[in-house]
Amino acid sequence: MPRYLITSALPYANGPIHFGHVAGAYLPADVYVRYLKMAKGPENVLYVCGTDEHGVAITLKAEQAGVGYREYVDGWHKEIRGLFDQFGIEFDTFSGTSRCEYHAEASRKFFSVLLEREFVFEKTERQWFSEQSGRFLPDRYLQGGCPQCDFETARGDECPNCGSWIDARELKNPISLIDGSTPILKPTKHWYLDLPKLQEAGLDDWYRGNDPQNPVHAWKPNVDGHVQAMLRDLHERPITRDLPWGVDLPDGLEDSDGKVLYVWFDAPIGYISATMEWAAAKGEPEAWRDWWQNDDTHLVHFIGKDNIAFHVVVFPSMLLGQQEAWGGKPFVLPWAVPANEFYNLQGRKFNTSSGWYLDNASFFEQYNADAARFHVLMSAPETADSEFSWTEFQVTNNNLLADKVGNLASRSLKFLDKRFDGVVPELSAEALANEAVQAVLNHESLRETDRAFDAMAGFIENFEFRKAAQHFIAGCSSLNQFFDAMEPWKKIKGDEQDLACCAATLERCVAYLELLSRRIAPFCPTTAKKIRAMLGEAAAADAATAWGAEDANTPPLTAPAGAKIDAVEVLFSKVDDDQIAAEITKLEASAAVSD
Ligand code: B3M
Ligand code: ZN
Repeated sequence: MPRYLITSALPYANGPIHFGHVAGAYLPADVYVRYLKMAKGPENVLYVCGTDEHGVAITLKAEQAGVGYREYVDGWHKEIRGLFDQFGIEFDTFSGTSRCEYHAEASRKFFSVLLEREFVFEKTERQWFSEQSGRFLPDRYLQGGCPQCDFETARGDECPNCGSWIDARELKNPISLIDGSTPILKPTKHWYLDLPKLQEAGLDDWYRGNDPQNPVHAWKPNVDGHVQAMLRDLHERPITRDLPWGVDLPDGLEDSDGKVLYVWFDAPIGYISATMEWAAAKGEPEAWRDWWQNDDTHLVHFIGKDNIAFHVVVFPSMLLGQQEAWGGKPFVLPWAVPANEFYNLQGRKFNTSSGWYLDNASFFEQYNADAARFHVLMSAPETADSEFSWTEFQVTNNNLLADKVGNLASRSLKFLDKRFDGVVPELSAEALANEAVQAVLNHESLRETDRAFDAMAGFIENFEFRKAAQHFIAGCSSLNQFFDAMEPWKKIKGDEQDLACCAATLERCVAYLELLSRRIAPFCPTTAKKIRAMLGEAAAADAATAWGAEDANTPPLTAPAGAKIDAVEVLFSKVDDDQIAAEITKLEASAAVSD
């Protein structure tokens, strides 16, 4: 049985998590993890994340804010954890690269092993230096024109416009972002990761699926296009920086004073060190190896498209370059990297500083968090950039969740409450022998629900969350059609056969609501719990965590006769047009103020 080690990109501890991040790397992962725990058993799934607390993305902002690095990352670490809670994203462990006690040592060991095996070498080269501030200007400390696309405000490490990696010396008209001065080039020694050598040593074989020990899952087209191009022209990459904050280099290296590991070298090791911390906390310090050094592990990285190179080229190279230095066993390499495109807001990029964002606190005060989750997944940027639109959110909330899910639960359970005292009816042998009753139990709409619900697992396992959500809704639509077609409100007034058909209809509704509560659970965990609470005795607690075999509902499930349901609640309140118009006005006004 494979075990699943799932990671989401470590968010930089330098700002809030917003809907754009959540749609890309976190919510799809959370749904995948919740599904896997139900379908494969929670002991076979581990979901790891934490904050990325080093690098220029942090030091530059802390310096601009006039706050010490430690204080700065601690503040954001705490804030980010709280934001994940609002979205209902649950990690098995959430650490941080400067707070995890295993992190620095593990990162240095990675470096030393690569150096020993000659996958890392040193070289002195000229780098940009600010004479005014007396320091080197790595990565984002520099701004200038992109040598590839001419974008004017590219950074010293990569271009936010075309995504290419930049050799800072090629930046056009660079300026120092700390003091606005024009920098000069000055020699300094750094350590470089020999990617071409690692490519020969196994990266190519692994990527192309030629290594029988590491057969990889098919690459998504957006990943493959990017990586194929990179592999045709791979260069060494510097993995150290002149910075006052980060993981120090191992002892004993000449000229290493004032230098730390490059953030993109230490950050992915954060996935491993967080697992070490998790294992130690449960009193089994070696248990991290069962995940990272186990042939049965499927390692899955959920990321945004801007992180593809590091997760499909750099980190796997670092992992395979460790060979058997860690207790005689190699590390697993990624099995799948479901990278998402970007998620925008009403036609523009999310941008907190220019006022173009959704305020999380006010959003979750007014709207249902499960509706937000479901909507973001329905519109997730799986194959192309996509966006959050307020009117589309209203449609998902009102027409799909309230009308199809909430309404089905409330009208069928209220009917059961009123006409059957809230007790699941028993279908006698005589009733079951009746053809009209059999026609209810085998109604085509129920078969349609079966087919739609059965298809969901395959889509989730293939990282097609939009399709899984669409099939869920299709299954609910068929259940509504079933209820309408059976007209129980008429049958209850009819003869004995009609009454038996009515009872059979309600029995089916209860059975299918129980199944529906499990199918919706990965997407809308709170709603799933509410449905089960409404079903009361008719939803056995131990089944709540089981996905069930894909064909668990054919032949049909049965609802426990005689079980009593609980109070019926509203699952999704409608959002009205005025509210949506007000949100759009508010967004436009906040953007106008910042312009
Ligand atoms: N912090 C970049 C980002 O948030 C980076 C991801 C690290 S994953 C190891 O886009
Ligand atoms: Zn560019």
